[in-house]
Amino acid sequence: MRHFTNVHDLGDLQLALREAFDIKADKYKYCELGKNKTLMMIFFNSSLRTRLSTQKAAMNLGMNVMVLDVNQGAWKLETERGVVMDGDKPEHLLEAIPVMSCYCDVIGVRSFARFEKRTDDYEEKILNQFIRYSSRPVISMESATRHPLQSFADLITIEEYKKTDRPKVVMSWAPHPKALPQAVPNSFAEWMNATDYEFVITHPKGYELDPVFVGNARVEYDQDKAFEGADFIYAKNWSAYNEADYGKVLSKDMSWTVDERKMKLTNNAYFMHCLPVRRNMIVTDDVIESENSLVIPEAANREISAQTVLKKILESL
Ligand code: AN0
Ligand code: CP
Repeated sequence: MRHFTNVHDLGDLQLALREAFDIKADKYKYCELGKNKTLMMIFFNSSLRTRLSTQKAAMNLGMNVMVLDVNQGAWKLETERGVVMDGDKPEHLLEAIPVMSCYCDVIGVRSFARFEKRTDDYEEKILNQFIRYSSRPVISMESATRHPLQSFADLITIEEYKKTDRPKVVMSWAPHPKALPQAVPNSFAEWMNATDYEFVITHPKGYELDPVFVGNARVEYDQDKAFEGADFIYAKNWSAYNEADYGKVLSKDMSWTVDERKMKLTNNAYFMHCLPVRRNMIVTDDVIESENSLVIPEAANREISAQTVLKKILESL
């Protein structure tokens, strides 16, 4: 594997899952593979899980790790070509990328949607510049449209906890005070569509996702109906995708918060969320603290998804 930006980069998904469980059984089995290889993680946005789990995964493989928070201590970066750089950004991404790649073997990048122009976000302008100008394998640590390390960890978690071969997985929009990207729901949908699970997406009108990601999912506007018989509830907020409202918060409807009444409609479903989560907006205290909450095992599997991806990249260096 050269780059990791979406589900298709992994190749055979069942094989990748077997590799993930092999790693989970013994995290230090491949501790020599990354010797004298350096991972550089570049963050344009904040992170707790991605930063720690990816670093831990790299260390398990014997790699060295460097972390750069672009907005803290590095020069502010211009990203557009053709700009007269007379403002507050002293360095251009087009020099910064090849310079950074001199010092490492693999690059991880986190760069969220900016909500300035939908086409810029959906063309993955920043991530693709890293792929084009770094000459190194690039791992997405959440890009404008996807969060594949998260979705892979989510899939590993569902495989561990599912009680039937073909569970019903429901991704539900839930309220949040600020505009969030569509990357996590897009990506989760992309990965669910790559399985044979029954997959349902529920959200208020106006929150339709890009049809490319919705794929074969059933879209249900009635949240209660969607929850009926569900084996997994995957809650997430996202802002509007449609052109007219792109990046906007259209609703903070608290009747969409995942609570005990709604969980009772399910088939004793597990509750999932990628974290960070705003309690009593997205989900009530009772549900996230319940026995059926998988938020911590899900976060733990971020180490496993990152290690599987790094291993595959190291093997093809
Ligand atoms: C981000 C998002 O929704 O994309 C990161 C989630 C992993 N969430 C926030 O910014 C709160
Ligand atoms: N789930 C996730 O990616 O969390 P962070 O934003 O803390 O990395």
